[in-house]
Amino acid sequence: MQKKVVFIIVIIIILGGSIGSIYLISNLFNNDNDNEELLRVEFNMNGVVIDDFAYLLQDINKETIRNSKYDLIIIDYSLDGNEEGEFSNSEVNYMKSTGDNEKFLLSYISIGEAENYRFYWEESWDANHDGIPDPGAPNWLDIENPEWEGNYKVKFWMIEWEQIIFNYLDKIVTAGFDGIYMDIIDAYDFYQGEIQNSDWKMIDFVGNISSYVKNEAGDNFSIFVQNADELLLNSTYLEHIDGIGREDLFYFDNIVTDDSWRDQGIFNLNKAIDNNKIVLITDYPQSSSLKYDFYSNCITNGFLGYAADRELDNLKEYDLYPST
Ligand SMILES: [Ca+2]
Ligand SMILES: [Ca+2]
Repeated sequence: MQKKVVFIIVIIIILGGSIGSIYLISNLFNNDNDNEELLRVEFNMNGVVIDDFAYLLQDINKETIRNSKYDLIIIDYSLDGNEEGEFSNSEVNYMKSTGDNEKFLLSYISIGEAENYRFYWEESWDANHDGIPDPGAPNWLDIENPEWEGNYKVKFWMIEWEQIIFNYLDKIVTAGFDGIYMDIIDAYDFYQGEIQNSDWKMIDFVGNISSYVKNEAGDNFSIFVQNADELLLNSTYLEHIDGIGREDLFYFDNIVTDDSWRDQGIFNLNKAIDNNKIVLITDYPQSSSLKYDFYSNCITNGFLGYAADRELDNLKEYDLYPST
């Protein structure tokens, strides 16, 4: 009798085990994952529900942006990055569209580095292109970022740089963007040790930008920052922003980020969530199973995700989390 019971239990375990394995294997090897739609994460932006976003800095196609169903898209303020390519107010309104495809458009802006193709740049500042500012270059201009050609470190706390950024903001507001997405906030980290309170200098700078642009464009003009999410632990900083974008949280390209990296990021970003800020995650995984895992992780944590190509040169669409 006892033997029979044991035998039946063994059979159940074997059957159960193999059914589980078959299920697992089928999940590993078929890409039907892509067709399994995931739950949606929703944020409220100026009274509008947004549940998806995209990020695109190069090869911007106005028609594609217009036709896209993404609720929020981050783009450059200029077609080719320089002054000639600046989008006009009618072009921005065209891209924002109306009706079913109405969307928020945020303009990318680097506030922590100078880019040598922008409207404010003068060739004489580094005429010999050795990455070191030439005599006569402005005091705020620092050395070129060795990892990013054409991008120069700036003493971001200097009033002359702030004035350049204000001029830049004027252009973005005139064009009719709904907000800004500020990059290179982590410039404060570069100057730690060189100047005192570089974190507070960045927090004040973001605050000055926020006050300036909201005064000009209205309170609904949205202030987003990218990365440096450790600053979210500062309550003054939180007051200056409406949302944050974060890259490389769950995946660094195709590599799973380590637990401490993820946990710290999630902890910091939850400060934004707790204060009703919008959280946008951009990771760069390539395989469809990693993308599925990325979107699942974002949903579990209540963040909006977008799996992008590192070049940010096309508008991605995924069946597993379609733009709506
Ligand atoms: Ca030089
Ligand atoms: Ca949507």
